Amino acid sequence: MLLWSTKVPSVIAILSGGVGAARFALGMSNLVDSEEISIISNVGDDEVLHGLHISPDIDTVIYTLSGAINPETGWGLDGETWRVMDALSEYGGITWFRLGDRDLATHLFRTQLLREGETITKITERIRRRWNVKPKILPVTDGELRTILYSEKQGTEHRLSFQEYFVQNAHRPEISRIVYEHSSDARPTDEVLHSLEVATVIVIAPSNPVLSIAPILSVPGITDLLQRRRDRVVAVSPIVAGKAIKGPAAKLMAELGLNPSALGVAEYYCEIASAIVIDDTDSSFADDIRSLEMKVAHTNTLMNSIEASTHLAEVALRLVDENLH
Ligand code: FO1
Repeated sequence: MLLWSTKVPSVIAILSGGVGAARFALGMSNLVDSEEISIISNVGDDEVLHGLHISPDIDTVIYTLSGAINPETGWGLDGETWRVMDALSEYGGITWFRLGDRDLATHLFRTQLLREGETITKITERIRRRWNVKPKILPVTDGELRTILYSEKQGTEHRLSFQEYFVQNAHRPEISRIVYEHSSDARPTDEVLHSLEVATVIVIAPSNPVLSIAPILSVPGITDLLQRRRDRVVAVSPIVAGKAIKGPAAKLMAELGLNPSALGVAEYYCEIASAIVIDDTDSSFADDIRSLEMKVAHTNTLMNSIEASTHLAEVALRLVDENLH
């Protein structure tokens, strides 16, 4: 049930990965004027395959907000056909990363405009408009940024791009370190900096902290800005009862020596966020989280309906509101 009956006059920035962030943003757009929401997108997952530039996190958010997403996978388009992939597999081509026939148009369009010298920010804006999505979708940088994972086998380090790790190897390899390649040369876009400066609330979406949010934080200037605006920043834990809602967040945090729990997520963000929403099942962590000088609220964080996403967004907004008053 909505506690606020009219839209809340807030300006929201959401630091975003893919599926979890997209569902959270959908809930937020029920509460707040959608045009006042900016979604700052991770581009560390981007991959070039078949000569095409693929931006999975951006596309997942756009397809979700437009209602076109495949609800079963959480990525790609609903009702998609796979004729190109089928034909490609007959050649023995690369098919471990499945690109649907209609989804391919997005990657063709993006790649063409990149070749013509257009920025990823401007291209994303054109894709957003085509899908009638109201929140702004802002890639964190127009420069290069790649999440690279290293695993060790018999003393030898193996380098994996994000999608090689996540899809091709089904996030099975044990990871010894992650590098956000090119991050020191990357610059946040003016649009991203502006959205973070004017936001009344900044939400760190329930995305994988080390795979989806950390690449955004690795872009020079972003972490400093969040530290300065810490009283406006609220995180939502993607870890429930020691397990990731989706994907390898808990396993990966443990491999990297981080605490794979809602408390570990709070510890990871406590320098930049003054509040966190955790799941009801993790409420026993509340006191430990408070000792990190963070406010904490617990609720159902599983976003299996639009009502649940909206409720979660509302709890996050209220927590910052209480913080400021
Ligand atoms: N995820 C998969 O598990 N298998 C795929 O074949 C796959 C293809 C794909 C194509 C376009 C796209 O935008 C996303 C796609 N994803 C696929 C999802 C993606 O790998 C990850 O979910 C995100 O990068 C993590 O946020």
